[in-house]
Amino acid sequence: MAPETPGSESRETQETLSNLLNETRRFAPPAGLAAAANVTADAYAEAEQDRLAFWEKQADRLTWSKRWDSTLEWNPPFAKWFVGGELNIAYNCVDRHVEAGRGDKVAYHWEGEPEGDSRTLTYADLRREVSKAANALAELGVGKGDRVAIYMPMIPELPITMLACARIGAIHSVVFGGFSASALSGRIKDADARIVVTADGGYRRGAPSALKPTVDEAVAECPGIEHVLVVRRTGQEVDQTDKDVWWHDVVDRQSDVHEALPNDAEDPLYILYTSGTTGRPKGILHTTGGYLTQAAYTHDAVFDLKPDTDVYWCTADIGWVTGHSYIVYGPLANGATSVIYEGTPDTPHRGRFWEIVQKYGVTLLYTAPTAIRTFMKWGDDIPAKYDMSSLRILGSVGEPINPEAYVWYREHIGGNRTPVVDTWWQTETGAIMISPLPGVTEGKPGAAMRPLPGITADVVDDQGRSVGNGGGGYLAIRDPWPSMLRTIWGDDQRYIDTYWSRFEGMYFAGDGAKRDQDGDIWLLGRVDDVMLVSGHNISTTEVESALVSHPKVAEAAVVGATDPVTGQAIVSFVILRGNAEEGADIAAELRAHVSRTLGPIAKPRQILVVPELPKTRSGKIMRRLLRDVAENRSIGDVTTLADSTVMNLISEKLPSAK
Ligand code: 6R9
Repeated sequence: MAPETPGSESRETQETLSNLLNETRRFAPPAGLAAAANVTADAYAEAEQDRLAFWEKQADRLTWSKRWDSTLEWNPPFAKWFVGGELNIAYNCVDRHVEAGRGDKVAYHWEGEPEGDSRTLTYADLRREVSKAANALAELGVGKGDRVAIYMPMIPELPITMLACARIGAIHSVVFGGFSASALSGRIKDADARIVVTADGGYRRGAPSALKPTVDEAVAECPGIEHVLVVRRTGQEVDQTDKDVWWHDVVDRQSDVHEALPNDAEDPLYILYTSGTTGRPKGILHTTGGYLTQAAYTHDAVFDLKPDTDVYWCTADIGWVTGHSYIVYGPLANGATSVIYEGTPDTPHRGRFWEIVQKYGVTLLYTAPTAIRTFMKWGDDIPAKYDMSSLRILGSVGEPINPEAYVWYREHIGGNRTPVVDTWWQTETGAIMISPLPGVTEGKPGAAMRPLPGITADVVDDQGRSVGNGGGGYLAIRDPWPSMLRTIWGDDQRYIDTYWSRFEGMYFAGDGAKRDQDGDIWLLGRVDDVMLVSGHNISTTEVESALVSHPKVAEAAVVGATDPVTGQAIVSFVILRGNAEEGADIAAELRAHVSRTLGPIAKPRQILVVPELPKTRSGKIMRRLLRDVAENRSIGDVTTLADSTVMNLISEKLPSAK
């Protein structure tokens, strides 16, 4: 820890986040849920008493071919968990459920975007499909430790391919099906992949959307790629290259028996690239035993999973870490029945999600604040048309959930019965780190609450000291956790610099956070996005939540723009609700509203009404691009935007942002 220096007092006030939002609504866990919950309050004390013993107990959920010799080897910042242990992830996610007599249980209800296009895969089906795919990969020359790039739509062959890789010890690198050829080739080259698995196309907003041409363009730049394995999904015409092989030619004829050999607990499982705000994408590396332990434990604890009766649906794309841990590995390790949906929420109509909830009797739903705000904008009458009484727990991930969005989600989707679990984690953490426990924690709209049992997250000041209740600062993690990233692929130094150099001996998450008077944690957005207004650090999240709490506002994004008087000034971009009139005085009305809610210091200098906001494929607002607009600069790199035309729409609306 850095020594205290004279004058650190004033610096500290600058570096501490202002604590502005005051939220008093509380929701106690339903009594029935609490009485039958998988995890009770005792788990916190148990983990505190002996953290490693706690994680060993969670590792015992899995089937190990060889038990580990030691739980943790920690050479900061390099961790090895369950050292010497051996297991096969595909065996744990698939075969063992079949061997235990649950082969007929549904693993996935897959729902295609075109209505009526659906498929059911039991655990026995999944074992056959994964075995065939594993045999096919082996025939194509893929072996242990080889990298496999996957660029696919949300079809069953995607998790099947991931599990086939895990089965043979190959390392998958899933790239979002929406990324460009150059983003794909950059990732293929960084990981030095030898094969790409893809499809002719997928369905997007009611029409086939091609993938294969992008792969062809990318592979032309990647001499290391030996084969391109192509699933026929849409039947679109595709150009054939000499590297191409069809899935139905190669996989279908394989034996459906494949012996899963044990891997080392620290063998790599996958690489997943995070875009980051600057520089090259980082290839986050996850390994085997610790990753699966924490993915399985958290899925069981946070969703209170009852595998025999629950139907679980995570709406994320599998190309995002949320899909890796909470569509594929966690739920399958736990023997859950899940829904996978291929398409968008508005195809062919805006009730599609709720129709799916009703059709399958979904009990546990996991989605993102960006989706929730969109549903709010579309109106309460849409979910009201469906029977969603099966739902019992609602989850949120990806961004801080605005208190208004939390309350709307609970009321209009959860029928005022269901707890909402706001789960904080990152690609780097591999699994959920901070979250309420649905049978234990009294919910507070907007707060992620407490680190899960076995996790030591803290809010620290600029010097790395705990801030205490009522303080704001940076989110840090004190001790290694089982599903932590092991490094950045091929770049240990960048791993050290990015995560372990900001604070001595602690993991730096890059998020601003505060601790409220009860000691509960609130996440306040990326540190890069924090605004410094007249000497006060103000979080973008709190101002956005204040704006979203106004009845005319559907979505908001705020950024700090250089200001001659205040250093930075708050500039807000808002999308109005469908029925709201823009009117001349909307800006004045919203500025007054923020001032009343958070105080005059947080009053935006400017409010700009826009039709859309720039977002990544996982729904995160790209404030960096909005800062370019607010400061009248030319707009930076837009390659990770879900829709690259959005910035034009915004710029067109604004003759000048001044
Ligand atoms: C899982 C995932 C990580 C960043 C993270 C933070 C933000 C995610 C959040 C949240 C507040 C939550 N984030 N969940 N912020 N509350 N419940 O999103 O991974 O795509 O790597 O993003 O997302 O800023 O640092 P990833």
